[in-house]
Amino acid sequence: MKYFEANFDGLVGPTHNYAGLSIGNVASLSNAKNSSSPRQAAKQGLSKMKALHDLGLVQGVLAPQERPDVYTLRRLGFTGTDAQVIEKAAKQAPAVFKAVCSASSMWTANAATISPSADTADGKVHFTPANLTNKFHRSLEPVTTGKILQAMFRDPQHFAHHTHLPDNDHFGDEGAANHTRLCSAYGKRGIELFVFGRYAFDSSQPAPKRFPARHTLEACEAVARLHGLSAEHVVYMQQNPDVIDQGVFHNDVIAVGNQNVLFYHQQAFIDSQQKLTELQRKFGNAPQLHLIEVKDSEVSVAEAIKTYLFNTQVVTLPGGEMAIIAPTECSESTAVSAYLAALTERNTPIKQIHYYDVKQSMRNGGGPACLRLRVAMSEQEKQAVNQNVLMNDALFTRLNQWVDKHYRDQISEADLADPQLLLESRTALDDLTQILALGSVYQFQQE
Ligand code: SUG
Repeated sequence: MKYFEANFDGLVGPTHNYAGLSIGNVASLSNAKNSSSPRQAAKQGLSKMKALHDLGLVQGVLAPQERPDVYTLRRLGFTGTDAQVIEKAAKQAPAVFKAVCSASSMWTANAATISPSADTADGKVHFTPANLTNKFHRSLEPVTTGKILQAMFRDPQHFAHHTHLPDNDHFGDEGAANHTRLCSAYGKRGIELFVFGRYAFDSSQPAPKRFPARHTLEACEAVARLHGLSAEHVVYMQQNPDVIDQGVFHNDVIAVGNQNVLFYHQQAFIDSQQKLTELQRKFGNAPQLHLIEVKDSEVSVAEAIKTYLFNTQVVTLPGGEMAIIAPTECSESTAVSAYLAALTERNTPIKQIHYYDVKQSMRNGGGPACLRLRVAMSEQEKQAVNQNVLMNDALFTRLNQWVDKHYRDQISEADLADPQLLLESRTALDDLTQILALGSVYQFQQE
């Protein structure tokens, strides 16, 4: 049977803006208050999706969420019509209001953790939405994420959906951004590598001092249990707290894997040697596991954060070669572009580098890998996916037209309080649920 790894990219929502909401994420803070272009952001994302589709990969679309989130504002005590709720919140609690306007669901690497059927006890593909407890604006995502994932992966014969973990920092879960699956082939049982930032119940263990560690070991263990993974096929690694303190807020800012390749920075993990030995032992030797470690002397942690060298996608092309999908920021750095060019000449499966412009997302700390959620599937499982969410030429054209029709070209902080923006977003999302045949996944559609 044929197996694929599909990428489901987040479609950027109509309120995409720069609000400086993510302490520990350098780009988010440095671009705070700049004006944004939702239309350009959505189109950059769509172009990357189409490019991957054109490379012969299976590419899907994950719908954005409804923002501003007036339901949360009501829970927080703002009353009246939707327009009044928005007006009061923007005036009385501007920081809260900015948070409920974020289009952060676009970074679907944080939407959920997925285990393919080859790894799970019951032979189904398992999904657990991430609770994203560490940032208020992101903690608003998991319920709707779960509904959208269920509308895309409906068939209970193939797909198992779990509720997100308890909403508390002890179980802080940032989803697939901290999860990598290594395997000899997509259809073979893999090793699931869970990366965490701290221990929730043991404060004597190392932890960052300056910036938060968003994801706990206990959350990783819970997801592995829910998904029915066997201990012999799981490895837990702790992020180096020093790199979190330098701005590596998710592991996918400093490491990325695909099949038999793990590409990571020298400083990424604690106890690297011991943990990588465990990984190597569990993975075995057929085929060879390529551990590609980038040294400080080749690319510094600061340069990796600036260019998002590791927030690249490593994909296997239909011919078997691997390609790195990198942001244009990597091509603009002498050190990083030279490193990548030399990498394709080495004895590893990575033979091609493709650069794409996702600058609108990058300015909030979201590179190519943040924008995608990977789901490894068999042909049969792929047939069971809602086919309307899979990218093709017609969907690409349709979604570009949809963006042109509904999205603003520019948004500044003041525009977020325009009640018209909520109406525009709802009209757009209503239209989108028809295009993607999702049914009524949004709260406003239930009223
Ligand atoms: O959670 N930025 C996101 C970026 C997420 C990147 N995802 C991965 N690394 N997988 C975050 O920090 C910024 C929003 C703002 O400031 O307006 C934001 O939420």
